[in-house]
Amino acid sequence: MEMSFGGVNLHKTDLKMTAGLPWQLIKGGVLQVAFVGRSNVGKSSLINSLLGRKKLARVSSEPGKTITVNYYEVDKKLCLVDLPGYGFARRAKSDIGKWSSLTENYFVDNTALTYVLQLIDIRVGITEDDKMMLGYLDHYDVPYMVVATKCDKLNKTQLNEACAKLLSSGVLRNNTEVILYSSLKGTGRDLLWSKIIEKSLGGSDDSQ
Ligand SMILES: Nc1nc2c(ncn2[C@@H]2O[C@H](COP(=O)(O)OP(=O)(O)OP(=O)(O)O)[C@@H](O)[C@H]2O)c(=O)[nH]1
Ligand SMILES: [Mg+2]
Repeated sequence: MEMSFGGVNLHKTDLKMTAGLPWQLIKGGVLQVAFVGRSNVGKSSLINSLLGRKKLARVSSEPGKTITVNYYEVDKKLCLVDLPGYGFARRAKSDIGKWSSLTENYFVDNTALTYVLQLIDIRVGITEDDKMMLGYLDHYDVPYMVVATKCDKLNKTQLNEACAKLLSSGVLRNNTEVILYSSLKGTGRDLLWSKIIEKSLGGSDDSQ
C-alpha cells in the first residue's frame, strides 16, 4: 500500500488532539482538511483507509461513536480532522446542542482549515441533515468536495444512477467534484489523496 503522497509520509501520523469543548479547538498552525457527514456515513473508516491504518480512528456500527473533534496530524504537514457525525433521530437535545456549538465553532475564524470533504453515503443520498451541513459550509464559505462512501455496496449501474442523482440534486455547489470511495476495498484512495494534496498543500502528487 502506498504510504507517501505528494511528499507527505503517512507513517508519521498521530492523534494530535481530541477536542470535546469549543475552547480546545485548534484554529491555526498545521493545515487542516475536515471530514464531515452524518453518523455512520464512514468518516472514521475513511480516515483509517487514507492513512493505511486499521484502528487509528475508532469505527463503530453504533452511530455517534465520534463525539469529539479528532485531529490526526500527518508528517507535521497536514491534519485530517474527524468531526462529530450528525443525524439526530435518536439523540438527546443536549447532545444536539453540544454538536452545534462544537461544529459551528470549528469553522469560525479557523485560518488553518483549507478544505472540507463532505461524505455522503452513496446508497442514501443527500439527507435533510446534509443540507444543513452544506448550509454551514456555504455560510462559512469553505471549499468542499463530496466523497461518496460505501461504494462497494452498489454495482456499476447503480453507482452511475446514484451519482447522477447527487449531481442533479441542486443542493451542491456548481462543479462540485464527487469521488467514489470504498474504505472496505480502498477504491478511490490514490485519487482522493491527490485531491487532498492539491487542495490543501497546493502541490501536485509526485508519488506516482
Ligand atoms: N461496506 C462498507 N462499510 C463501511 C465503509 N465505510 C464504513 N463502513 C461501515 O460503516 C459503519 C460506520 O463507520 P464509521 O467509520 O464508524 O462511521 P462514522 O461516520 O465515523 O460515524 P460516527 O463516528 O458515528 O459519526 C461501520 O460499521 C463501518 O464498518 C465502506 O466503505 N464499505
Ligand atoms: Mg466516527
